[in-house]
Amino acid sequence: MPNFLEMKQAVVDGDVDKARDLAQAAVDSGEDLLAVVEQGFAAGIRRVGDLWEEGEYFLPELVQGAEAMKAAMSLITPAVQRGRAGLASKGRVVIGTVHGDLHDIGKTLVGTLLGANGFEVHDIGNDVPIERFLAVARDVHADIIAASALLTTTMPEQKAIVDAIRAAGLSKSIRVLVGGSPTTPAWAKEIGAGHAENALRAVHAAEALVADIRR
Ligand code: B12
Repeated sequence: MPNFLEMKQAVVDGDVDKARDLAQAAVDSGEDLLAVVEQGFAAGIRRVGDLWEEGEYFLPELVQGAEAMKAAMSLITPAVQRGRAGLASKGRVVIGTVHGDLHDIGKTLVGTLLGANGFEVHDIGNDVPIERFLAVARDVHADIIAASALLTTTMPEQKAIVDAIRAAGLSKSIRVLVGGSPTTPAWAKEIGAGHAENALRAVHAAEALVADIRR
């Protein structure tokens, strides 16, 4: 049984080495990596978020917590992908955080879960300009562009992606899925995109969008 509390605490403490060691141990011992992420490391970053909102943590602690989370994910994501190798793909997803936005933890989590659930995922990072979303989507013949925004000021980029796909005449073959804490189903509906509020729901939303394209 993995020690979820220790994983959570490593992120809360911003202890990069500890987070990495615990993630490596979980990978080596064949643990259920999705449980490790959700109940361990992601629980830690959510706690960091709460502490920041309560005024207990300041930017350095926030950054350090994010670093610890990312160190763990950098070992877990490839291991999840290896576990899926050779299985049929449910669809191709290009995922990134929109231009002007550096928050990438939630986006990475969504990408990992989509990968674990059978999607071929191309993660193009954070602060991604619209042109790059489109170029990679064309290159890999994506079914879905998944765009994350954590700032109210960067949400308009999600709309701009939907508009750019329409303008390029690609809206029949590519659907957009948006998410991130300030986004809502109403926002997604308004801009003509799919929406999910967390990584697990993103899997169902992606499945529904692909089914819609292939109908
Ligand atoms: C960690 C963090 C940071 C880190 C980011 C590190 C990194 N590499 O990601 C750092 C320190 C860099 C940072 C910087 C800033 N941040 Co910040 N940050 C956070 C914090 C505490 C946690 C975010 C997080 O990782 N949560 C954990 C993940 C797992 O959750 P999530 O991101 O919400 O993702 C889930 C869902 O939203 C969804 N999802 C996410 N993406 C997608 C995409 C798709 C397609 C789908 C379907 C679903 C989906 O699924 C995910 C998993 O369940 C939040 C507070 C909070 N409670 O959210 C503030 C917060 C987002 N930050 C905020 C602000 C203001 C900033 C700064 C402007 C601060 C500053 N003054 O410099 C800068 C902006 C920098 C920039 N240009 O982007 C505000 C945003 C306010 C707003 N609504 O606009 C928040 C809400 C804090 C607050 N209450 O004020 N931040």
